[in-house]
Amino acid sequence: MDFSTLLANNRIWREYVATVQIYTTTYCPYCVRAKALLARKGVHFEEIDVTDDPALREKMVRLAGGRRTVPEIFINGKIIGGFEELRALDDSGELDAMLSS
Ligand SMILES: N[C@@H](CCC(=O)N[C@@H](CS)C(=O)NCC(=O)O)C(=O)O
Repeated sequence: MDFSTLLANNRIWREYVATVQIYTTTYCPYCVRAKALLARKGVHFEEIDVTDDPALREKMVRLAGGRRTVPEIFINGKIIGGFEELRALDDSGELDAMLSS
């Protein structure tokens, strides 16, 4: 395996270029787990705290196609779901591809 392939396959060196937004509340264990997963991968993300902002939460629900729970996670503006969907995408390897585009 050549050096560039080695680097590309190594998560430590991988550069994620996607825009990631995560809607959260302060009292949400799933939000903590989702943020920890992203942070562990070195993903930069924008956190949008809807705790005390019902209008912002309604905007989240609308953007998320009716999903009402937090977190709701968007990659390049596309809803991917909550923590469990994020973890499933990570486990399957699809998340890395989504984050790299
Ligand atoms: N399957 C969802 C579960 C998310 C969930 O249950 N979130 C809780 C907070 S941790 C929630 O939104 N509860 C309703 C509420 O806070 O209004 C996921 O993986 O993200």
